[in-house]
Amino acid sequence: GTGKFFVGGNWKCNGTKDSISKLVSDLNSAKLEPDVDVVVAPPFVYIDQVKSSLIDRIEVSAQNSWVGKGGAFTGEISVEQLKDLGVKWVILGHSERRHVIGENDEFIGKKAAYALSEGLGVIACIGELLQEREAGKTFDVVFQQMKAFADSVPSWDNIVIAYEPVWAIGTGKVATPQQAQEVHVAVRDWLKKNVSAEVASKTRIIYGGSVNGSNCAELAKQEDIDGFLVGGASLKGPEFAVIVNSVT
Ligand code: G2H
Repeated sequence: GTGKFFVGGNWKCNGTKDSISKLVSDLNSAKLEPDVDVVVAPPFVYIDQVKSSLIDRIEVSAQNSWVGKGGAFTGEISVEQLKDLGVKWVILGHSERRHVIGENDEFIGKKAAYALSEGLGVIACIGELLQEREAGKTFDVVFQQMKAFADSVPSWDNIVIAYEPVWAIGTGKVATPQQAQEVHVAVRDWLKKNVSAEVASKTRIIYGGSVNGSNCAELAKQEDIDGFLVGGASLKGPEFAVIVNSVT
């Protein structure tokens, strides 16, 4: 692995004040390995509740942010507002935003550039659809998504890349450790050729897609898997702690 392991919990559009209060209290009492960066991404409306109750050891991420300075953009949330709440990270380019909401590479790249320029860390998601994998286009797709980030971002210092094959998301069908490793090493190689050897060796590439307490250990052993982005299993505090602690 590269640098410190990084585990993010992406709560997606789940939870209530009560369920989130329980999850925060489970996370606050969980024993977490000290040498892992741990981040959780609640829905926007619960960020303030989480920030005021969660221990500082766990940082808070948003699941999206507006592409520029706030203003007359009905329904959007600005980077400035996220910073006002103490948010440190934002997930951008998640496949649900690409494929359900329709965000494209260029828009996502601009969002990343703006968030970074304002000092947020970016969890930059990439990943291929099942039909793209079956057509042998996995590398073409993820390299094109990488290029869109590379074309926009001022620096890679504050970026974590999340490889999430879309066919493995929320399906229970996790990529095998070999399938994940193959893409992770290819993405690192892409960074080496297209950005720099230093960025390639320093940038963490985490895996997402049906990671759980039972499959995390085998994935974590892979050379180029530097952590996880966890959806469903991050809604259970004890299981999320198992995943955090698997990556040492
Ligand atoms: C992939 C992942 C978290 P899940 O989207 O980003 O979700 O673990 O539920 O597949």
